[in-house]
Amino acid sequence: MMKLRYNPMSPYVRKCTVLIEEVGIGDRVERAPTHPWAEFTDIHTVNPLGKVPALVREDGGVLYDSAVICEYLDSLHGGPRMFPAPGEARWTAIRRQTLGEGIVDAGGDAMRERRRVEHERSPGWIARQMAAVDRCLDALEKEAPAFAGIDIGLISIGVGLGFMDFRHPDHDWRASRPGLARWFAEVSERPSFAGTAPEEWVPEDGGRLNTWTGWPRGEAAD
Ligand SMILES: N[C@@H](CCC(=O)N[C@@H](CS)C(=O)NCC(=O)O)C(=O)O
Repeated sequence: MMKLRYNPMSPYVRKCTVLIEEVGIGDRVERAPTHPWAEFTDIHTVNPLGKVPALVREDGGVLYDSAVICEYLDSLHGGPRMFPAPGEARWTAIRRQTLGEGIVDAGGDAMRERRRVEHERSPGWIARQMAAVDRCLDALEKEAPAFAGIDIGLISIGVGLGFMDFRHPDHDWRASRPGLARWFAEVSERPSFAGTAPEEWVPEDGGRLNTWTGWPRGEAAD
């Protein structure tokens, strides 16, 4: 049995769990939670980067990050592939994967910067990251009419939009992007998305949170 080290708030983890549901290999992956920002996490003993997700394979080898884990999991089943075969469709899918992940990277950076104590916080940094998020969203609005079916690119984009609703609920991305909003409403109804919505989570024995950051102690992170 493989083991997925995860926490239920992480959008990067959600890429993997949506893919696991889409390709129907849930019974082959045990889930082991950890909070990467908590004092007592052991995630760095599994993944030297100290991040979730990390996948412990059946032979004990470990894979990270989410893109690598997703591609590995996609090689383990006989159904339709989430990573298209080499060719134009693959370039499109993995480029879209990067756009979706870029929303999470930049939106996550802005979120963490906002949580810093005031004298360490940089409004300019937050504005730069949110401008990158908005450019990605604008690019996706143009592409949305071409979205069809599901693959790693669309999984990543759906997860990125879900992250915006979870961590930036006041950022009204839908107002000027009706096509993307329509597509997101549709994709959110897939069981793989509906069953993996992010939720706040505090580990029972994790000790203090955010011991290595400039954030107030105990505040939620992901
Ligand atoms: N590029 C990585 C990013 C993973 C990542 O940043 N995970 C966060 C949780 S959402 C984490 O574990 N952060 C802990 C840290 O950065 O120290 C991936 O796609 O898996």
